[in-house]
Parts: sequence; structure tokens; C-alpha cells
Amino acid sequence: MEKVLLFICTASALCVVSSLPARQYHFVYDPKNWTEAQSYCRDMFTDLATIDNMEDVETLNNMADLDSYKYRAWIGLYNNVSSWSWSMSDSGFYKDNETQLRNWAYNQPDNFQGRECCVVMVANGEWSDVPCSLPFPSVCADVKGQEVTFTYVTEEMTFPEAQSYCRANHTDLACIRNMAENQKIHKLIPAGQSTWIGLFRDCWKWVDGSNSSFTYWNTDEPGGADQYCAAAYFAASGKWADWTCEWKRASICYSAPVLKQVVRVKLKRSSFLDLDDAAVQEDLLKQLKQKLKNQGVKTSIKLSWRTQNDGKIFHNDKEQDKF
Ligand SMILES: [Ca+2]
Repeated sequence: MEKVLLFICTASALCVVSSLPARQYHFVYDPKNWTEAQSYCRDMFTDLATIDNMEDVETLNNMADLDSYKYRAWIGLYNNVSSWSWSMSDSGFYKDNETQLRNWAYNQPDNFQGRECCVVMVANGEWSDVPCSLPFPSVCADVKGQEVTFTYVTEEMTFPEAQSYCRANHTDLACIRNMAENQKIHKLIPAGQSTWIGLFRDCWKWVDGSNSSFTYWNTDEPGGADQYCAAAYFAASGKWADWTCEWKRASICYSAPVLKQVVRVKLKRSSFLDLDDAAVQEDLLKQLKQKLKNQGVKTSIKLSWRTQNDGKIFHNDKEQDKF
């Protein structure tokens, strides 16, 4: 007599869920310059270390093996000295190479003490890089199409304050496309005064793109005009110092540890879907992944089925056979 499978009420399988919740640090003691260290970290792990908080600092202090790498190790913090850009980024405002106009004063930009990321127009109309936190008057711009008018603002503000002020009350801080505009602004400025214009760059930033604002600089650091890469100094509790990127030293990489979780998935089905078909199994994983995303799971997830001892993935929980 032919055996007819009437229906499978439920079938179940084990599904392995992986997610990437936090970073795990790895010291690399073979000396490398900062760029080599970053490549190595990206090849072998995720990237050079980002350090977010005092817990991370503590973890690194506990891991550090002081004898073998002379106390200092590269981290993923660097000073991007060539990233100058204008506060007003609308490309329609600039013709050809107008975003590239620079009118630096002699020996500027010099990134003095490693912390000059914003630009003032100095008394003679030339430009100089200065720390963004210093108070200066500013020049705002009102833009209508290609037309621009400039307004001198006497009140002294930091660069971020001046930028917010100009954006709230005008169009933006003055962005200078040509020497004629530079001349117009220069004429507005009282003799001997330096004022903010809209040129700035990324200061110290994390190479993995993290926007953590946590800092742990050692005393008087950063301090070097030509030191664009940061290392943690484990003779001073892992505090940071800027160094010449070409120096060879140990480095700290990080990777996101894989958290594995095994869950039993129960399926109800009303048709004769072939659960042993690889394409069906793959499709089910896709649907499960989408469901997890819909439920707000934000970390990176990899799903896979676990094969049991009998070589099968799905097992019937209850079969009703009829003869
Ligand atoms: Ca300077």
C-alpha cells in the first residue's frame, strides 16, 4: 500500500545567529609605521583601534605588555591635514577650481602644536590656520544665486559658534571663491583684526569613521605641528600622544567579536515545501534575516542552518501518516 504523507504539522531546525556587538582589541608587537599598521589591522582584523571611553582605556592598560613594545602603540586616531573644505558645500556656488583658492600667509598653514583646524583672515588679507576654539569676530555671507554680500560680525565667537551664527542669520560663514571676494572681505575688517572665514578641516579623527568625541590626550598633547598620528603611551596609563606617522612602533587593532547564538526555528507549513532543498533553506534564512531587521536588530547578522548528526537540517516534530 502506498504510504501517503497527509501533512506535516510542524518542522524544526537549529539556526545559528551571529552578531557583532562590540570591539575586541589585539596588540601587534611587530613595529610598523602608522599606515602599515592600519593596512595590517584592516587585513587581519577590522581596523586600527578606536577608543571610546575609560572602560576601553582600562582594557588596553590591562592587556599592555610593556617590556615588548617600548610603551607606545599606534591607535586609529589621525590628524587629516589636507582635508580643507569650505563651510558652504553647495557645488553650484563654485565654478571650476574656485573651491581651491588659498591665500595662506607666509609659513601657513603650520598646524601649530597640532591643533589648528580653522582659518582666519589676518590683518593683511592673507589666511592663517588657528585653533577652532579661539574667539574671533567673523565675516558672514548672504548668497543669492551667484551673488554674494559679506557682513562683518564684531562679536567674538569660536569657529563652531560663528558658523552657527552665520547659518542662522545669513547664509553661512564667508567662503571665498576668488581674490576679488578676498579683497571685499579684507576691506570690511577693522585694521589689525583677524576674523573667521569659512575654511576648516577635519581635526583629529578616527580612521574607522567612528564619531566618538572621547579624548584621552597626555599632558601637553597633541603638541607636534608635523605629527599627524596618535599612539597610546602605556608608561602614562595609556594616554595619547601625537607622533610622526613614519615612526615604527607596535600597534593596537580591533575586531568585532562574533557572538554566536543557536536558536530553534519552528515552521508551520501547509504545502509540500521541500525543506531539504538548499534553495528553500536559503530563502528561509533570507526571510528570517529580514524579520530580525524589521524588529530593529541593527548589528551585523549572519544566519546559517546547523546540520544535525543525521545530515539533515529540518526534522518533523509530528507526522501523521495515513494508510
Ligand atoms: Ca597657524
